[in-house]
Amino acid sequence: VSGSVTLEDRAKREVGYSAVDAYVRDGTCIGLGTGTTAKFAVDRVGELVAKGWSLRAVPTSVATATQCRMLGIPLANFGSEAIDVAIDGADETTRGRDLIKGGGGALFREKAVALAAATFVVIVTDRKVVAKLGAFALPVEVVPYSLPVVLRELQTYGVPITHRNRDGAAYLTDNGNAILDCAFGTIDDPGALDARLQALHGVVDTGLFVGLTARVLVAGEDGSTDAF
Ligand code: A5P
Repeated sequence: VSGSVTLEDRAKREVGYSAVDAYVRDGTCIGLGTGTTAKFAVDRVGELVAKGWSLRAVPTSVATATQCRMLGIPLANFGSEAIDVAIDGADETTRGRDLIKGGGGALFREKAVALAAATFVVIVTDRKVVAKLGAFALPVEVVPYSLPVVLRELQTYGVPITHRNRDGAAYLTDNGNAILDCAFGTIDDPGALDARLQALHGVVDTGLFVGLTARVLVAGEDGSTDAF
């Protein structure tokens, strides 16, 4: 219903705003993530810029770049300057801070920015916290030319694989690539799986983020907060 704010939205806003307030410093270049949680962090950065803070942002998607422009947040190109902190959402996180990302398709640029940032902070609601990764289907970004070959390789894992669609057509990432959503169910060794998948020629990246995250901030729909 338009105009109504759900408890989930309130938790996303809470964690997005507090991440920016805790980690963003005036005068820095920051990385801004993609999705319905990161959107609130971007809103908060817009408020700081409106207050006169001097910030530059590297957006992780065309959608986030558009939001930054609407809010008057100055943009910086990836690689043009050092990124102090990057703030982004996730689809799943363990308490050991391994993640699945890419539900929104922005995984490649999100990982580029996470790797480049001095500090990478993840913001989630409590329903994203899992004991083991893999209930959320793992997005794998693939060069379209190589799709049939990569698909055949991935089928040897024996897990359900969906070629992502949007509005009845093949979904394309901001990089012009396809996404295969691979429902592994349970991923026992995310680092090893990421390395195996990335070794396949034609795979651009996976949504596994292992050992990249400095801190995960969690907000519950009941108003609770957590961090690890
Ligand atoms: C975008 O590609 C994803 O990695 C998002 O960060 C992830 O899907 C989280 O999005 P929500 O905050 O909308 O759940």
